[in-house]
Amino acid sequence: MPAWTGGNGRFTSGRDNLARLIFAGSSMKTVIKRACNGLVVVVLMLAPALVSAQYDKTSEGQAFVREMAERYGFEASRVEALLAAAERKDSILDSISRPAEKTLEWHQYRKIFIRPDRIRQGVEFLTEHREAFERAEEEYGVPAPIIAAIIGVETWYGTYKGNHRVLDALATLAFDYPPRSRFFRSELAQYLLLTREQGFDPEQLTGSYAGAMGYGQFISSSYRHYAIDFDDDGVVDILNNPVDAIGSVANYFRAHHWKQGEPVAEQVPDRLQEGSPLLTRELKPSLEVNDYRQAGLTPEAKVAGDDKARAIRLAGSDGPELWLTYHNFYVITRYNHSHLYAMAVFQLANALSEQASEPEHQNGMGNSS
Ligand SMILES: [Ca+2]
Repeated sequence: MPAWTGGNGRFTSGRDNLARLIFAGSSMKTVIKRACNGLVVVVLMLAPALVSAQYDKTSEGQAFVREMAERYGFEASRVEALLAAAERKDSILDSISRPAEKTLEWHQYRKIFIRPDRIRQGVEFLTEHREAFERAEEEYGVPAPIIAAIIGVETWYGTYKGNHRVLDALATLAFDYPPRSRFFRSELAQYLLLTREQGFDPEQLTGSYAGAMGYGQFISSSYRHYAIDFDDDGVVDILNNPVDAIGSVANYFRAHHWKQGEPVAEQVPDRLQEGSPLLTRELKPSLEVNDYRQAGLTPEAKVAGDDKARAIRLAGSDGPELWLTYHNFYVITRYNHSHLYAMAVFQLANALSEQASEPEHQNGMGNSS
């Protein structure tokens, strides 16, 4: 899903941020859909059969064909054939207009991701790909449990990578979803470039309803710019190759300035009034640790007084929880612009780290702090 506010300045557009938000919801949506499977089946049965959109015949489609030919040297007839093969999917338009994520409280959100089976399978994923995780930690400075938690939250360690044809998803959103058509036309172009570069069949790849692909759910532009060939077999494959996926998530975090060895977040006694100016609204921390110290919030993490920090209050199952979050927490939100998402990744990573250190996993992975 997305695109990302870029540490390197190449991906700072609002379009990208928007897309990231869209992507963010996809893994959760999968879970929710499974939870109410009966309902979904009914909805799908009522939906019309595949609609042949004939995007190649529309003026927007023709403009797209011209752009791909003139700007990127594609054969116009080839692009036309792809647009003709793209199917408009009402289920995609339906999904993108109902972002489930925004309506959940932390205690509801947490239950989806921090659960014994997801932790157990995460430890297995870490163990199975130990060499890749260790190499990723070493080369990119990103803790293995954080990488695994991202993949665990996004796709349950590659189990649910999305069943929509990427071509259908991007074409439907590019040509039949005006609010974000500009962004998705750009992603459709990136997708054609990506599949040409990697030698993939653009009619075959599958992903989320927003066109996010693989273990870590990268959209096409992010795939092209952040995904890497971590097993050195000549193909950058984050769809079916977990080693490439692990390296690519690590590379994404490094590009967004993950600071090795620095803390992510810690819970502190809640000493802030409702509406306190110390509860800042922006995802990016704008205050300093000293500001919070003066209000009686004392970090236990090793942080300097002038380190940036942001306090957030979450609705926990036992009432409000106050957390001090630091730079690396913000970096997690570059993957998905939601503090609930970042907290889920952080807590899942901690759980993976603890479980991996249990006696039966004596050679466990590093910790996530
Ligand atoms: Ca590879």
